[in-house]
Amino acid sequence: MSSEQVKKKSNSKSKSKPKTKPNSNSKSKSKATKQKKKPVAEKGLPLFGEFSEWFNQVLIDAEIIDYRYNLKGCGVWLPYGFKVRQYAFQIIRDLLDSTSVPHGEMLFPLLIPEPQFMKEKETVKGFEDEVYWVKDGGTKPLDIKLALRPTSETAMYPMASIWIRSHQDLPLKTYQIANMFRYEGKNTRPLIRVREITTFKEAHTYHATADECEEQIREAIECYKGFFDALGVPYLVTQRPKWDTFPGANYTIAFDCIFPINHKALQIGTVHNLGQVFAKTFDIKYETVDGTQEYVHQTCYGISERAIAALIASHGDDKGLKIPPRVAPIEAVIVPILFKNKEQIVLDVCNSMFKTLKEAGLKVRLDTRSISPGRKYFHWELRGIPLRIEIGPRDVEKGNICLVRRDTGEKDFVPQNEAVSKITSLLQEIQQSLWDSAKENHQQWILRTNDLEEALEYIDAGNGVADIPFCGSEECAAPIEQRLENLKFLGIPEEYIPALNKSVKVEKDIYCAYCSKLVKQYWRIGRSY
Ligand code: P5A
Repeated sequence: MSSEQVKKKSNSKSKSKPKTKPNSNSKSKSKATKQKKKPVAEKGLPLFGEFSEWFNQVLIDAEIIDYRYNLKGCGVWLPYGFKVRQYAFQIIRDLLDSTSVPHGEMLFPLLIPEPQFMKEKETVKGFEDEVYWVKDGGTKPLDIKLALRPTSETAMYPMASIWIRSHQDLPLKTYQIANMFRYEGKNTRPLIRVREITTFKEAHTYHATADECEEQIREAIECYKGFFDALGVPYLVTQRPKWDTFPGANYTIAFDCIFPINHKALQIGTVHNLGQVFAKTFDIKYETVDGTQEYVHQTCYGISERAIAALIASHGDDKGLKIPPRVAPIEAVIVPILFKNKEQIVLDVCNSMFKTLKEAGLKVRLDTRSISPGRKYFHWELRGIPLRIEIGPRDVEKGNICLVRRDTGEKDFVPQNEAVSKITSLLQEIQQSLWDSAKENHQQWILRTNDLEEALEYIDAGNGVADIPFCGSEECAAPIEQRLENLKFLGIPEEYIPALNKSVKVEKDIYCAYCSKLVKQYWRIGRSY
């Protein structure tokens, strides 16, 4: 793997070291005094408008992930980022565990023997440039090469053919959350395009009939909608063109989000109808009620840490992250405002407030570090903690606390004995308002037009994605995709997807933007990552 060793230690803007340490000591106090006017977070972070730089830097500064590991496409989850990841992926766990027939969580081996991997020809073709191979065991060459899984169909399906015997074993719904390896050729980017995908949630389901398989596609789409809704990440659902379908699948439905500022699309999840292709390759059969043998019908669907990239991008600003309360490692941070001779009375109230909120089940933190309150504000704002609770001597006298929202900056003074109910409802409000404002933005980044040139200008200016009338042929798509760098046919928007609609929407009097044939649908195009 020597070719992947990165020569430069840091990624583009990340020359600076993480500047904030979890446990600052008195040394940082003297620094704090010096830097009072220009706190670290404000000074170090590029403006949100410089989106790529902002994104790369905020990951390090807010202690999400550190990509200065000495291997391209690999990074280190830091404790704060790890928690966000944990809360986020618990949501998908809960959703999959609670479907009417629950999905069972499993964990498969990372290594796949070559003959097993090579069995499914489409998968081989689709992934041949991306597979890492293990060729030696210690000092001896292995008899059989081993693939590091780029996805687990070929690891899982031989086992499914052992487990599934009769119609009573169906449907079988499984998933795992594990790391995958893809030797990505294109530019790698933190969280967005990595070579070790650390958090790949892949679900695999097995059904008796094609209809049940279609039903499963709809269930999977609902699960993913629930997941992205909870993260406050707006999305577009499209059926990918034939030429961009997952290797071996009948069709692929994808979730994309549009990033702010550059308005590029990022694929944040996919749902595939695999039909019986893999069942035939791996001999996954069941005995029907009538005693005949039939191949199963299959689906699979996946998401990854790209969901965290989308979460970060959907809610950032010049100060840093805005983490929705549901996935925030800390929902509210208490900052004591200390004045000489009044320290203890303030700290007593802070401690008892901390205890009350914790006992009420809130994710709360009391910041008693000996640095200025201003530095603490910047520290927690950068990390996107939804609520700050300020308590000073005057608040203690009045029996109040001061609540400051990260999303709007609004301040509110609340009686101490109403803290739990007020904070609980404010957190719900913040969750909703982050979602609403992200969605409102997102909707403004889609243009529908019958004029190809207008669509291309819109996309080229970085305004968003565009829907154009289109015939669906690859011959017409190819020359359009060449008109702009990274331009891609995302596919057919949700309202036209047969699998998702009882009656599919049909447009009248529109003509393919390339060949002028009469067509029934708009297709979505846009620049993508
Ligand atoms: C579905 C699960 C699959 O691999 N097999 C099992 C199917 N589909 S996929 O579209 O190829 O990948 C699923 C999602 O994973 C994310 N993803 C990545 N994230 C970060 N870095 C990568 N290199 C990477 N490759 C894929 C995408 O969100 C994709 O939709």
